Amino acid sequence: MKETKNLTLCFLIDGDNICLAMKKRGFGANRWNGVGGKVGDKVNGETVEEGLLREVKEEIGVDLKEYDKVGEITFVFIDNPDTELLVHTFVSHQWDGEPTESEEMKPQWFKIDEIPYDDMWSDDRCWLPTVLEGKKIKARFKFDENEEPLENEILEILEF
Ligand code: 8OG
Repeated sequence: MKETKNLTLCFLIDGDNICLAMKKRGFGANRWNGVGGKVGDKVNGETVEEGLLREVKEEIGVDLKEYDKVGEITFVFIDNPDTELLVHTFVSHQWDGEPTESEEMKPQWFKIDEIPYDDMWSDDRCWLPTVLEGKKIKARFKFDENEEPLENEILEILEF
């Protein structure tokens, strides 16, 4: 039986700028990314949106005031074929507080046309530009045992 793990991922957008955060430890360490994490990781029965708000607050100290779901992205790892990661992806234009470093993440603002794709998950350059054009996507990516991409595909561009 395949198990699906739900995760969240959120990008703060301010005009032409995007907030990325350097993951300091654990899965995806030393890459720039949005913020988020596993749903229900610390709270049983947590919804996706509750998990999103909790992780953003924990990782960069910000309270989201508004957010839009822009993607459902599935990740499969060839050395763990029974588990799929389903990443519920959001953008936010309104929040309270300034993004602040935590033990897990170091946030930094980038110009949207200077996103450091070379230092991010390799699939991001396939789908993040589409999301930043304002489109909503469903996508699926497969990685080999070295986290190198085997299959990259956007399945649909859609409305949620
Ligand atoms: O709880 P933890 O920090 O380990 O959660 C992993 C975070 O990384 C979560 O926000 C989802 C996100 N994530 C993946 N895979 C990928 C990916 O390929 N690209 C991006 N941009 N984020 C990813 O789990």
